[in-house]
Amino acid sequence: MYKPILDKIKEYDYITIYRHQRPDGDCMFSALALYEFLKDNFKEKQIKIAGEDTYEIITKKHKISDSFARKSLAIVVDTSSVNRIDDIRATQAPFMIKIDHHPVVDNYGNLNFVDEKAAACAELLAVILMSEPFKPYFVSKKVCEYLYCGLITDTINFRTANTTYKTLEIAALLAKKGELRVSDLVEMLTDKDIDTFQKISKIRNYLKIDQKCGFIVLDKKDLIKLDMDGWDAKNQIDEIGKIKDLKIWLFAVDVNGKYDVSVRSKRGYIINGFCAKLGGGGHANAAGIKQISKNDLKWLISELVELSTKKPKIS
Ligand SMILES: [Mn+2]
Repeated sequence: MYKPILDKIKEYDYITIYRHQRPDGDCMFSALALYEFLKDNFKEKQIKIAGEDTYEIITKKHKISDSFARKSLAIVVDTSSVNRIDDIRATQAPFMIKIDHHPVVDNYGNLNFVDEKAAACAELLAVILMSEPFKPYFVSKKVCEYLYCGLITDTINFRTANTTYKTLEIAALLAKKGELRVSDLVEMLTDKDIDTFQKISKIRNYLKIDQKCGFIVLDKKDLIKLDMDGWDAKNQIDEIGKIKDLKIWLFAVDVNGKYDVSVRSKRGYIINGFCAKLGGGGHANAAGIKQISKNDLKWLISELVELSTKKPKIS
């Protein structure tokens, strides 16, 4: 599996790295790690990162011409389906490699490297870069740092239910190889400015609890009161996850009259199926949906409340 990936990288003079719309940390750091790795080791090749949307602390993106897109190998990271790629020209590439850890929606790649059990796409990339065929190549401190940051962001510093010994082993290898100061990276990614910290205190007051399900629903007027946009507010969903008695939690924000929703859960409470029914998707314990009606949101909350009363399904 690793050798065919390397062979394709060797074969093309042009490589474009694609990622999903509204990239999260894992997606962005995976793209950056791959970019740095390819730049370091294949100096004669032209490498670019596609995509319009950026992640809050990273704004790196390249202008890509149609002809560049058409002649380059496309490597798509952290993206489950083709319609989520943040630049549809990926589909015009002569060859596509998918590297992802979401439940498979479509196998759009000509080569698909997917492991749903991996805690982060960065974990998979690290596995690839540390594999036998890639051994002769240089993995810089920066690459290790980016991959480690991908791990931290997707696992919320190794807290999520999909964190395994493999995740930690890889984290340890990256920390060793890159001589990383891991606490500095966590601080950089998780510390909040005072303004956001104060706003989070206010957001907490909107929490409602029913059974073992917690939810925050913010309408337009709430967002104006909080002086936050929906995206920034919804990003605080992990705050609710720190409540001991909750099994499932949801954060919904009004965006142009409809709701964008994130759902999270603890081990044994599988929530992505409900999101899929409304056109969304994601992982077993972290999923989301965009632009659903108030009625659909009510349905979703009632299903999640019901699920939260049940015993966890631990496999
Ligand atoms: Mn991810």
